[in-house]
Amino acid sequence: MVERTLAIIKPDAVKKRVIGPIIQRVEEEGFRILNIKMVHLTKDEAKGFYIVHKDRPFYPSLTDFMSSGEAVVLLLEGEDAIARWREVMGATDPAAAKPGTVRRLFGFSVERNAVHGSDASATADWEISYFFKK
Ligand code: DAT
Ligand code: MG
Repeated sequence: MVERTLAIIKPDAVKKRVIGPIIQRVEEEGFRILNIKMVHLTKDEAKGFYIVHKDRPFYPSLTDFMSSGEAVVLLLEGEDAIARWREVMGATDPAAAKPGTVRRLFGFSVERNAVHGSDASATADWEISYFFKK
């Protein structure tokens, strides 16, 4: 099924100057980029985006990190885009991610893991509307 998903190139990857290789990978993997923008989230915007994790111990640190610099937000479309982008990203912890995945290549730690991807159809719709108004 053709789906849409939200990807984010996180502030660690932007600081490392790997926006280019990550976007190249997105295109090589066959995703269409329907929309793209650079953002610098406020702390409140980062908290809103990660509201599902509000009771987790890493929430304060995660939202500090996500609001620490520029990020690039992408609206992707493709066949099974949600699961496929998560496969290309790799596991949350870059050290545990498969060789060749974006997180393994460019992630630094479980928190600073280079990229985001929606995890299900309903969350994809919600996350897309968080950044891209119709
Ligand atoms: P994912 O980004 O793979 O969907 P998630 O939804 O469980 O992972 O968590 C969202 C983000 O929160 C994740 O990309 C990085 C951070 N995070 C998750 N688990 C963490 C942990 N144990 N320590 C620090 N940060 C964590
Ligand atoms: Mg998640």
